[in-house]
Amino acid sequence: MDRTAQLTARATGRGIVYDPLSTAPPAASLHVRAARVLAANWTGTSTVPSRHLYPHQWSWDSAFIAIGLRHLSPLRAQTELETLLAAQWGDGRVPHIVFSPSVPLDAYFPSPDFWRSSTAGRAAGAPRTVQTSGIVQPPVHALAAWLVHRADPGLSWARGFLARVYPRLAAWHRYLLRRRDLGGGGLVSVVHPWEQGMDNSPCWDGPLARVTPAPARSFRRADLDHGAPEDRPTDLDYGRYVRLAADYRDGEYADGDGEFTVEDPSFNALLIASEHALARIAAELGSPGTARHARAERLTAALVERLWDDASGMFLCRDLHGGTIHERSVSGLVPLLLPGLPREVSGALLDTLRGTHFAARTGLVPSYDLRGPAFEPNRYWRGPAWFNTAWLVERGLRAHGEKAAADALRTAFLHAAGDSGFAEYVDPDTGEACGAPGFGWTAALTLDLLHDRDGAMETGEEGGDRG
Ligand code: 9WN
Repeated sequence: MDRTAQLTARATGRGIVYDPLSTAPPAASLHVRAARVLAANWTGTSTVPSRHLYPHQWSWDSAFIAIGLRHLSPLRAQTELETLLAAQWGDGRVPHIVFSPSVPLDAYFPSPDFWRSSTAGRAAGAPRTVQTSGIVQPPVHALAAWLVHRADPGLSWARGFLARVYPRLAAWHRYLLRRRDLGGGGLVSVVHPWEQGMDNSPCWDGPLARVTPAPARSFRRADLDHGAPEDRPTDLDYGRYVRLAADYRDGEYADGDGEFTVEDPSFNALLIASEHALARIAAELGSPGTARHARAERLTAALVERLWDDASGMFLCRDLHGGTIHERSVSGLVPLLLPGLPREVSGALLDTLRGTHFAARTGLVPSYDLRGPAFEPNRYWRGPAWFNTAWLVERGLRAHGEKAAADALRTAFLHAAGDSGFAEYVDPDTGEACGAPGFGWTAALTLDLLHDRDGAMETGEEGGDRG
C-alpha cells in the first residue's frame, strides 16, 4: 500500500476501511501505473483483459478499456472499438470474444474450435476472416464510442470515426431489440450467463439448475491454470455453461426461447444508456436523434415496469421460465446510470446502496448482497467488488447529483485499484486482490476517474429524473 493509502485507511480486524473523506491517492503515480498495465495488455489493435487468464479481445471489456484509453491515446481508443466492430456478424451481433490467431488453442477455453463461428455461425453471418464466439455481452459500445469521440473530436472527424462506427452500432442495437426481445415486453434477454457478464452470479443458480451439465471429461478448463479454484466458478457451473453454449452453437446460433432466458437490469440499462449515446452520435452526424431518445425512454419505462421491485428497493432479474429472481445483485443497482428514472425509483436505489445489503467496508459495491445466502467474498461475481460496476454506480451517483457519495466511491475505487495492482476484483470488505492482476478495465477506468472528474455521461436526453 502506498503512503497516502496508509494515511487514509484504517486497519481493522477484517482489513482496510478507506476513509470516505480522505483524498484520492496521488494521481500522477496511479496514472503511470495504470498506463503501464494498458501498454502491457495492448496487442497492436486491441487490449486483452489479462495476458494470462483472458488472452483475446472481449466485447464489454473493450468498451470499458476504450473509455479509459481515450485519456492516453484517443487513436488507440478508436482502434480498440473498430477492431471489435470489424468482427460483427451479418445479423448485427457483436461477439463476446474475438480470438487472436496467434494465441495457442489451449490458452483459453472455450476456444475457437468449440464455437466454430465460421461454420456454425454461417447462417447468422459470422465473419470468415476472424474467429469469434457466438454469444454477446452487454452493449456498452455506443456509450464508449461517444465518450471516445468527445475526447478528441478533431481526430475523430479527421478519421471519420463516428461515420464508420455508427452503422455498425445501429445494427448491433437492432439485433438486440428485434431478435432478443424474447419475453415480448420490450426488454432484451440474455441466453447465457456469460452474455450478462456477471457469469457466476447467484441470480443464475435457479435458471441454471434446469440445465444438464456437459460431462466434465468432455472439456478442459484453462482458467484453472491461471486462477485460484476458490475464486473461480465450480466445475458443475462450468459444465452448465458449456452445455448452454454448445446447444446454442448446435442450433446455428439462431435466437429463440431456450433453456436459459433472462431479462437482466444491468444489460438493459446499458443498452438504454447506449441508445441515448447513439442518438447523440446521430445528431453529431447531422440526422435527428429524437426517435432514438424516445426509444430509450420507452425502454426505461419497460425496465421499470418489468424489473423494478419495490420491496427490495432495486431492480431484479426475471427468468422467463421461472419468474422474478429474488437474489439481490449489483446488476439491480446499475440502472442508477439512467437520469430518466422516476424519482421514487432513483431515491430507493440510493437508499439500497447505502443500506446493509450493499454498504461494504471498503466503500466499494459488492457484486452480490452482503447478507445473501450465497454470499462469498472471493468467488467470481458471488460477492467480490468489481471495478466496472463501481464505475457505473459512481457515474450514476453523479448523474443524480449525489456528489459526496460519488466522491467517496471514487476515492475507494482509486485506492483499491492501486493497492490491489489493478486486480480483476477484490474482497468487498478487506480489499484483498482476487482474480487476475493487471486487469484491463480496472486500469482503464482508474484513468477515467482520474481524468473525468465530473463524469458527464450524457446518458439521458436532457438529464434529470422524472418527477
Ligand atoms: C467468460 C473477460 C471476461 C469478462 C466477464 C468475466 C469473465 C469469462 C470467463 O471474463 O468472463 O466470458 O472466462 O470467466 O465474467 O465479465 O468480460 O474479462
